[in-house]
Amino acid sequence: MDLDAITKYSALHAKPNGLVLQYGTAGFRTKAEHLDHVMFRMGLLAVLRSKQTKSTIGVMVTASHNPEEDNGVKLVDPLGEMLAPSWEEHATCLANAEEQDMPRVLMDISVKAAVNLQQDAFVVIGRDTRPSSEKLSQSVIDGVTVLEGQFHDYGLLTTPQLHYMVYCRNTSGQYGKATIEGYCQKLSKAFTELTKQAFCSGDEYRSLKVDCANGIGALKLREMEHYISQELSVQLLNDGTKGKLNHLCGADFVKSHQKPPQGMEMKPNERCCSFDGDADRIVYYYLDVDGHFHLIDGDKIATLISSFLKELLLEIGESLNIGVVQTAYANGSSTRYLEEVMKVPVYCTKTGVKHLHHKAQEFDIGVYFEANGHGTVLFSKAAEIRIKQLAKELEDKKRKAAKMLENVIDLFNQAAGDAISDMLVIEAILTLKGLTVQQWDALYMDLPNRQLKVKVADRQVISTTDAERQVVTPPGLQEAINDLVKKYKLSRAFVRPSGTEDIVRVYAEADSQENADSLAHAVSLAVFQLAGGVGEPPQPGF
Ligand code: 16G
Ligand code: MG
Repeated sequence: MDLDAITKYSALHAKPNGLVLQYGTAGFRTKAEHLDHVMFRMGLLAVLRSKQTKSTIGVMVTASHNPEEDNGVKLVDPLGEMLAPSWEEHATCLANAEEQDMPRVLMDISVKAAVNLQQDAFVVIGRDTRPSSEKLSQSVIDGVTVLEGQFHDYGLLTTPQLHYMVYCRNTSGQYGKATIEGYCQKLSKAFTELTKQAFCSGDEYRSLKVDCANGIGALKLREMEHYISQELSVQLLNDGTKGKLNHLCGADFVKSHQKPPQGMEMKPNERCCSFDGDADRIVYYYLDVDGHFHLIDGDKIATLISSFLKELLLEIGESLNIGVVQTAYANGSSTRYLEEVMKVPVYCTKTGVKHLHHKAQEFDIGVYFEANGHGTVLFSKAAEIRIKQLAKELEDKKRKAAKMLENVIDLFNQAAGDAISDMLVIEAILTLKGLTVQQWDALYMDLPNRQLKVKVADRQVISTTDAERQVVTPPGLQEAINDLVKKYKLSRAFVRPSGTEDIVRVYAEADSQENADSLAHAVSLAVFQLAGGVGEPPQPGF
């Protein structure tokens, strides 16, 4: 390591004194103007990680659904997974080292992680459409270059596409070609083959309105469009030509406000969906004939997909195990439907894709979705091999089912949850099953629910257990929640410190919207009183 060169170049990306950031569930995320040094340093760290794993590492510059002024960065590990936890700590240490200490901290990491500095390094870089992203990704490249790492800058990509590129490169092209064409070809081929199996593909199933959050999803869906135009016509809205990124639009807006995004003209019963700012989240929705808005969130997506997979497995007569992974935010009705009606085992993990992903890897087929629309289906290597074998061996209807499963494997981006790939799977399933959006929605009725935020002096005073469903500290808070929950029917509530904002999140559900609202408010007050609330106590009404 040329420490002099590092010191010299680092000074061009100097850290503001005293700024402390943490590599959280979604990497580093804050105002774009505070991130230049972090980007440079993540370039350095990516080189070390690449040397250590002897693999290509990804660096994605994005702040997902955050406002346009924010930005962020995360590293992608060799098989397209999120960065290993021990390296998240290294990332935090490196990002927070004061300017003069940085080279030493970098050396410490390379010693601690037993990095062979002689090893070659290769880093791939992607970025979203934020105005700040281009310059920030250049800072990542500066970091990579100073440590003499090789790199390929993909420029504009969705987050899942970068995961895909990393995965392809580290599996010698077996998974697919590490190019945008490769991505589009792989997904569209599987999509086309799968939808061909439908008896009818009546026009009513074939068009979809997509709110692209004024982000990268619009550009990348445009590129995909001509590969799939025979089967599906997509109408892109909020495509970034006018509006601001994530402003009054996108999956996060639609999910949290439970209303359509701006710029979306919806006719009754028309199927619509929204991506988030880096296209790794998707939610569907429609207006009924009375003009009521219906949200179809990640829970209902998981239900649709797992029931389809279960039918195919039944058809081929193979006893591959299937499990659904959710978080505490999953609507109680969805969990009940999956367990009691569909007889699928359901597991709950902490919030954050990596936790769900990890759990889903325990099954032959692991379906995981957060209610907010992050998710995918993972097939174990053994399941994939078995299914491919059956698609050759079996006959007639069974063979057809095995072939469809094979297409589903190819269609899901196995490296990460991906709005484009999820959208294609959902569209294919709706076509194959001849389901309208209302019929899909009618699988079960969501329990009314409410989410609130509470400001406290230090959100870390709240610690939780049981996949965030129970509070451990501060003392008395869980008892208070239990007492409140008892007052309502079909009720449930939990609180957890946010991993991305300086607040505590409150979730409540109950038999009516009024009761869910009232329970959420009562729980917010308990948090405010017992966990050091600041400012005005929470007021009822929303
Ligand atoms: C991040 C996570 C998301 C999670 C959210 C929770 C990834 C890629 N993203 O956006 O999965 O739902 O954080 O935010 O892991 P919160 O901690 O503020 O509630
Ligand atoms: Mg996102």
